[in-house]
Amino acid sequence: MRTKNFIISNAYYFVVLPLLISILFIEGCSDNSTDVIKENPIVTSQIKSPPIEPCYPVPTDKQLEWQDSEIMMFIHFGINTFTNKEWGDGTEDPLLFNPRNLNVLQWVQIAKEIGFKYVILTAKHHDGFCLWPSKYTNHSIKYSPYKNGNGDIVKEFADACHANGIKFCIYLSPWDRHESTYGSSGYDIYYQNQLIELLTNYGDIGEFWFDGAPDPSYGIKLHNYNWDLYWSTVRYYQPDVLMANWGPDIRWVGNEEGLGYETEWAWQTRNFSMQKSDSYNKVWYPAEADVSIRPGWFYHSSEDFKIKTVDQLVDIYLKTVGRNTNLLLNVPPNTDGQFSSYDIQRLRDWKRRLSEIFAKDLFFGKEITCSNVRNNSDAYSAKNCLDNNRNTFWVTDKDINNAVLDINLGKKEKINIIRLEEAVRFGQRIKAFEVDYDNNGTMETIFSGTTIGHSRIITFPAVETEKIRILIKDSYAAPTLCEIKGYYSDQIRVQ
Ligand code: FUL
Repeated sequence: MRTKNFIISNAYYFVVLPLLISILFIEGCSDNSTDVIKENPIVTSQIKSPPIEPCYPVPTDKQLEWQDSEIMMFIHFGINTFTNKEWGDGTEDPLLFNPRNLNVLQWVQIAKEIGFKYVILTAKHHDGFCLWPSKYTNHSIKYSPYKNGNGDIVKEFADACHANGIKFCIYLSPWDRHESTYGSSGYDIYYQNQLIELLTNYGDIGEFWFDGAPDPSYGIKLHNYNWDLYWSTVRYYQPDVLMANWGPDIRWVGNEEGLGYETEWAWQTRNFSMQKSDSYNKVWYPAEADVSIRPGWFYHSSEDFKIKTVDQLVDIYLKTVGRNTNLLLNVPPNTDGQFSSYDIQRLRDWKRRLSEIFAKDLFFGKEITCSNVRNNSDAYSAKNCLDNNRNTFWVTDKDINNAVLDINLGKKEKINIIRLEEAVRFGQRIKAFEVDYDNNGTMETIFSGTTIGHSRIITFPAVETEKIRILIKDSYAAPTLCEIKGYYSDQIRVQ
């Protein structure tokens, strides 16, 4: 028995342990990319084309899900709604906060109807007034007439989101003009305590928005924020939350007009402590463009007739979603606590217009040929670009960084919009592309561009043609495309 035990324990020390150590050693020596693969597992069950080698950095599943959603809603509601201001100074009387017909379900149902999957509520704006009964301040809903001080709008909103399949998201202004500890280290604890309240009492949060305001040009002395503390608190309590704007997962586009860039890389070299970079210091950091449907972020009745027109909203859509950037559109509830009928009508008209513009994909199921297909395999065929399925894609052989794709429509069609989508799950690769059309036997260029990314929508003066050619002129690695769509609409302004 003892001999048997001895053999077993020796076998452990001389065979099993060295084997385990060498496995760990090999793992430890593997390149950075292997680590990233573990962090960003590829969900093969959702992909029809088999996975290909990533071109790092790549998105996490949560970032990809967020990018797929394309449009998100922002809701600015708080004490400013009742003081008719954009920025409160923190001295407001909480008794002013009294939405008599608050209907949070209306906000969420409208968001859902229009197609927003993430909705972000200003739980606390710069005035420090909290829409939940925070234990740490007397500047909150608890001291207001709303439900005699027993209300919790963050809870009502969270419940409505969770019940309706909408991602419940929070904005918590770091700049706090009410809190007396602001400017001292006590404020970091105060802010962290509020984070913990929000992260632990209301269920899963989709996105957490850290506002960077005010801009240094305002000359306002700001607290020296302990970002590492805030971000690690969020990661600790809810590891899946995407931290945005002044956060490591989603990047502010840099303006508040809903304007993305023609050249837009979802990866960047900016590197925060919480980000996982590749060996070149690059991180996946997709852009989000916030803009309000009205001139202000908060509701002002004087702006009821200054709501952006459908044309303006379509233009914003093309310059954000069409430029590899998520659109975060703000719709502010009024003093009753509801979206006004003007905003609702405008949202519905916008949605209808977009559905009309993108009603008929003229390229769907048409004939397509290509200069190169990975292994000549059907799994990566160019046909995958015309099947309205983001999970199938075309890719070239590994050492090929350019390609020509020819689409034959079978008959002449009028076209003025093309939408291209890269299979960004494997990284954003394409650096330069061109679109040509057959003008009675001569190929002519309609558009020359740089990046594509999650989605690129180009508009141009209408052409009538049977053949469209997409040229991928340069790419960091074998180029991929999962969709190429073509439309005609007389309801867009050519950019
Ligand atoms: C800015 C803030 O100052 C505005 O009030 C608004 O909240 C906007 C989304 O961010 O930085």
